[in-house]
Amino acid sequence: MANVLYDRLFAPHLGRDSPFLVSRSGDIVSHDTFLKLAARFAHTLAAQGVLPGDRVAVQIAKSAEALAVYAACIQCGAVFLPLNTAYTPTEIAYFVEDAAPGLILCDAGSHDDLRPIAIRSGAGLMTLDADGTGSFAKAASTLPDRFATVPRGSSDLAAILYTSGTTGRSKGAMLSHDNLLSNAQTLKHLWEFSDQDRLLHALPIFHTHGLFVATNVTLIAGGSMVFLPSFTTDDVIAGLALCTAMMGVPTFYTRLLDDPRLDKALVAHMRLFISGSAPLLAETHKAFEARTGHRILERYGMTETNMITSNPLHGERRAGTVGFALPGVDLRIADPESGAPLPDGEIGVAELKGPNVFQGYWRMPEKTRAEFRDDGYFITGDMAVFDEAGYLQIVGRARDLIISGGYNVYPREVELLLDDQAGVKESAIIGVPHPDFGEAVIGIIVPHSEGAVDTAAIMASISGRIARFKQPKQLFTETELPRNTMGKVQKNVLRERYKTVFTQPA
Ligand code: MLC
Ligand code: AMP
Repeated sequence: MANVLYDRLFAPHLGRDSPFLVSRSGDIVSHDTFLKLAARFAHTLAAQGVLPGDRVAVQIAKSAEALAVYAACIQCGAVFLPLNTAYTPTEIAYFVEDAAPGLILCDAGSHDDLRPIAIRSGAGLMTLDADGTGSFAKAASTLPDRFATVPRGSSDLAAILYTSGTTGRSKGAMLSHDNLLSNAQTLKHLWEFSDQDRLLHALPIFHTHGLFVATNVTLIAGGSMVFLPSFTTDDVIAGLALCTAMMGVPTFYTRLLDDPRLDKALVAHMRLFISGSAPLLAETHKAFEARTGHRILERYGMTETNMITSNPLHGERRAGTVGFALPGVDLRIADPESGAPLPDGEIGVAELKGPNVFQGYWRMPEKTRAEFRDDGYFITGDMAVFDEAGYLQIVGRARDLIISGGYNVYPREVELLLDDQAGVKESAIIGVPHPDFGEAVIGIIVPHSEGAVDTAAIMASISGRIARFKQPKQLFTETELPRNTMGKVQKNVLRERYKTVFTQPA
């Protein structure tokens, strides 16, 4: 049996001296060098006792080496489990307990914090730093650069990506070899990626966007990437000169538009700009076209499904829409309660079937069942409508989700923490418009008695518990929360009340 993903994404590039990763300073890692590194890492994983199907949890800075760990996991049949570098040890403890990985890889700086977590779960713990050093790299350095690829079938797991849950508990979305391969193949064809393409990669590699959409599409096309450690406007402006395409969250585009160096001449040679992970405002789409002559191609996806829809490469890219269902994806708009399909033009929840739809949530069969209809459609939780030309518009979310700069925040997780703080009777977390992050998190606190809460102390107290991007950018106090007749907090009322906190001119 073959290894479905390795054979199509990686193996064709063995022996190719062509550039794969280009660093900020111009260093080049060829396809072959990358695959040799990955093979040494695969030997290291096997030497650590990682067996096919075992999870490898990875919380390390973005680097060529970090990406090679992904390739190594696929080659040795392990399940790659990347974790946001912003997560605190308290958050990591949950993922490790839930996923029971055989090995955890972390930066040297977090080794001591993660040690007790690894010991408790019986996982190995090794380090791999952004500069390519660490105990994992050291162990790999003497091992062979060829590895006998472990066979894996279409439905075997390639990765688990955690996505926040409505109850505050994250769920591990299980993605199979074919989930990832089918989506990469579809996107390569649709967006016409080739070995002539060089992608500007400034996204993190622990989420679907940077890991699967960007990296897998580049790999399957045999192209290369300018691989930046993170987004900075200076690096991206410098990197654009070397690239043919860019993928980013809307914040990338608004930050570029804020810089006068973005003009037609800078991007005249570019083939394609793609946006996703959060709504791209129609005004950003239009401003980008006016400034550069390029119409951004917006697409829509989810951790559980990879990409679902895309605007066309050829033909009209409609601002404020996410385009059409990808080939092979069966997309419908349904009544959120009953699941009955709705006629075009009516708003409902987007539901889909297709080879891209995940295998379920790790060890959560009930939660998995709850997200699927009886006829097999996955319920995205996004409210959407087809416009008169068949383009999908995302109009809202059935789920109580905030998307800040492309990162998801579930209010419940933050509210539970706030409610535990001294003097807090109850709290509400909402997302409000933000010029940089699209939406930003704020908290409204009801104290037990008037003036009895110290918001600075509360912020300090939660700061070590949850990742920075989930923490409220501001806390407000109210004597009570608005509720409907059923007693449910009316977040829409709060969102209206606080909607200009970040957008009001000073
Ligand atoms: C950083 N901060 C954020 C934040 N990112 N706060 C809210 N939301 C975010 N997204 C915090 C920092 O910790 C810092 O806090 C302060 O905000 C300012 O930081 P910054 O330096 O300006 O931010 P930066 O490091 O530049 O990061 C912004 C960003 C980054 C937009 C470049 O968040 C990013 O790369 N986002 C992409 C996320 C992504 O890849 N999503 C894809 C999910 S996959 P302080 O106060 O400590 O200074 C998916 C499926 C699909 O959704 O369809 O693709
Ligand atoms: P995640 O759980 O991180 O995979 O986030 C997926 C969610 O991001 C989707 O359910 C949507 O709500 C949102 N999303 C992704 N792409 C877009 C887009 N182009 N426009 C609007 N929302 C998007």
